[in-house]
Amino acid sequence: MKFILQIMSGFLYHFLQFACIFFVHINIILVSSASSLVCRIYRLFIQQFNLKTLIDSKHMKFKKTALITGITGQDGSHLADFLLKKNYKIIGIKRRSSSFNTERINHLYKKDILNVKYFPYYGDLTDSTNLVRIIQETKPDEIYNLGAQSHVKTSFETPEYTANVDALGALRLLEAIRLLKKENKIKFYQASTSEIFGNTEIPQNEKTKFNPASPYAVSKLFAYWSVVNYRNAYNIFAVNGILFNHEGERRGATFVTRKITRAVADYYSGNKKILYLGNLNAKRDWGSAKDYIKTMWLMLQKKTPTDYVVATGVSKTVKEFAQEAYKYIGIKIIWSGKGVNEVGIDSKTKKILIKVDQDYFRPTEVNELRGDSRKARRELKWKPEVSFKDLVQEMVKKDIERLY
Ligand code: NAP
Ligand code: G4F
Repeated sequence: MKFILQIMSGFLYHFLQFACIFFVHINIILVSSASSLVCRIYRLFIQQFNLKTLIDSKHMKFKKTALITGITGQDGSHLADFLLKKNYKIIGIKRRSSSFNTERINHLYKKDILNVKYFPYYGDLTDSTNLVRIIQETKPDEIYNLGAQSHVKTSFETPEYTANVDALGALRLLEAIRLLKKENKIKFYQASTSEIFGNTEIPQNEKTKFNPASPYAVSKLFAYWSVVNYRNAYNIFAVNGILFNHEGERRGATFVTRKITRAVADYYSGNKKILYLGNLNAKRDWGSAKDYIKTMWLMLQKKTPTDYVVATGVSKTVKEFAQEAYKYIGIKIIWSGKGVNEVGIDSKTKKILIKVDQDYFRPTEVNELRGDSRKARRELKWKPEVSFKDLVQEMVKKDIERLY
């Protein structure tokens, strides 16, 4: 009897153990399949209704939505920072690239910003289907078209591509607004440029005759007239910001200002190479990118759309820029020779620091750009805050800091 009882209790013990394990497993399976089902429904819901945007918008109470093309560039990155401070939701169009092109906006790829306030989309100004889809999906209040092949010298090597992006890109966006019947809903900013003036009277304002002198300038002039035409023909709130050269620590390294400030920083850190430049006598009206960004937004806040020149009103030569930059590291540059044989010399050591390389000359050059921005100062209540000297010094300082 005792033996039978022992067998039965042993059996009962193993049965209960097995039952426990069985029920625990069943529970795990049930719980995990239920939660995976919930996840799947949630994901489907998000995909179906673009819920990511809806949820965030609902919680965030944005003032407006801005779509920025060229967000990875100098101006796009500053504009995104500026508009985020104004509580905008930012939609940024960035190109697919085999290497990182988000260096200037890395700070937007953070937990509380990415897909909360800043929403990146892959896109290209040469692809109208993708532009239409992004606008349709994101419903922007304002579009800032800053994307461009923006290098004047390069535009002589890639004229067709430059026209495709800089001229037709703007047209594609304007047509997208029309196609989606958003003429009364979306305000459009076009990044126009002082390059459209070319060699003409000085200073240049909104009434100055255009005389573009590069494929870049010709393309930007097409975009300029497209904006004017769509404004008149379809009543779209579209404006051209005719901005003169503006620079800063985020300026592309192949534009002359940043090329100089990087070379000066290199020299200071011990890498004592000669700096090769092109036309030393070209004059530009250099302002600060951070200063100029504000005007883009201000233009879109006006009651009626109109075009504005944005400039400091002071022009300096490439030589003067270089002199000011070397001055920051205690070097006084003196110039000697003429034309392609002109050199910049350290007045103390008599060493040559700057030489001319004809490779940097352009087939057609714009000799002087100097803007008359009285209209912007009057109507936008704007004025430049950063002087030429402070701009150059700030750029050299930042480039030196980057090396240490
Ligand atoms: P930038 O630094 O050269 O930036 C250009 C931006 O456009 C980059 O984000 C670039 O993307 C993007 N881009 C180039 N090709 C594109 C394409 N096919 N599709 C979509 N995006 C494309 O220029 P920026 O100095 O910021 O200037 C901004 C705008 O103002 C430009 O339109 C420029 O022409 C105009 N502008 C500039 C100045 C100035 O002094 N800075 C003065 C007057 C007008 P990646 O990063 O992938 O290259
Ligand atoms: O710095 P840059 O290449 O700027 P550029 O051609 O004035 O164009 C910039 O400003 C325009 C606004 O006016 C924008 F629309 C455009 O997108 C871009 O941002 O050249 C400035 C001047 C030119 O006269 C050039 O010939 O500097 C002269 N330069 C002399 N040596 C040089 C160099 N330019 C470059 N890039 N590199 C040189 O070594």
